Amino acid sequence: MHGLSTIPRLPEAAQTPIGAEVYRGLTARPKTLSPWLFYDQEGSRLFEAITELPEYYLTRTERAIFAQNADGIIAAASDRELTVIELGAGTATKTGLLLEAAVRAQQTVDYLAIDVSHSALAEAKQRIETQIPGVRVASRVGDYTEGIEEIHAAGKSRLVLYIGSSIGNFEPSDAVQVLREVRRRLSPGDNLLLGADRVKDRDVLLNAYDDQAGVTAAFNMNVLTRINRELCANFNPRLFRHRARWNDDHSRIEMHLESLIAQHVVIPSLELEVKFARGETIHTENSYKFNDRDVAWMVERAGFAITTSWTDERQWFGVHLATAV
Ligand code: AVJ
Repeated sequence: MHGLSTIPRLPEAAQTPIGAEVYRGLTARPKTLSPWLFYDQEGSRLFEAITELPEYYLTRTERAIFAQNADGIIAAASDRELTVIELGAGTATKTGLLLEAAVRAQQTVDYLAIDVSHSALAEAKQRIETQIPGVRVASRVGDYTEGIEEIHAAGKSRLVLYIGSSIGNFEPSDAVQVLREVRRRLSPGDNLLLGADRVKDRDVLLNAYDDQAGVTAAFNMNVLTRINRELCANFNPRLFRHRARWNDDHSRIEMHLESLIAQHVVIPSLELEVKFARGETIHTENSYKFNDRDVAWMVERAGFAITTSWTDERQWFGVHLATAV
């Protein structure tokens, strides 16, 4: 007779979303962590600070495109009444320009904001409701897949906003998959507004992800602090450094956390010990940069056709309206 049979099972923490992701990513070769882990309360605050950095041109450039073209974008999106749904809304600071244009066109507009960050959504709802009368704001906490489910109930002619180059976090095949999920919830004639950062000078790109003030470094490092707090790990952030790299083959900026020494990190709640060689990295983010051709390929494979694209004078950022076919 054997003793009591032991049913092998993962520790409880490994069954939470963060536990599962950290377990997967830190046992993978090479080590990776998904960028959604950035966005705890501190990470969301740091991201907001990034959007105001001189080097981080993305947010202000996309905002300038909206400021110049909001009425045109809304007019192109539908001749019927619009419901606006935003994926990865964050604090939705740029969205206001589009919502104001929608209110000019149709007096009132329903706006559904979806994001993983509860605190960011609360701020968005509060600000938009007080600053733009005529907008009825609903919000949902969820990741992209969960969020997309909500589109079903949203009604009328739908305009899905997926702006800020959030799509750039996905590998191209996953990006197509995400857009297909969106498309599946839409009817022909509904629209997608996609913001996608464009390929440009390498140093401009690198500086945007490795700023002088070190805010992006703090944003990247915050993942370790979050894992320490939520999974009782013992990462020493001083023993890692932020790295940004341009990967020309894949047309993407990569962010990594590089171990400065050979070391072990213990994550008791996952019953995991993670070994790092000196110079080994955790790959924490991809930020793809697109040519118009790449964008067209991506949206077409997902069942959309681009109807209009807008850019800035330097052609640094692209805003694309795509109709569900
Ligand atoms: C929010 C995914 C668009 O890739 O530029 C900013 C996140 N990472 N600085 C980006 C980010 C480092 C950002 N996105």
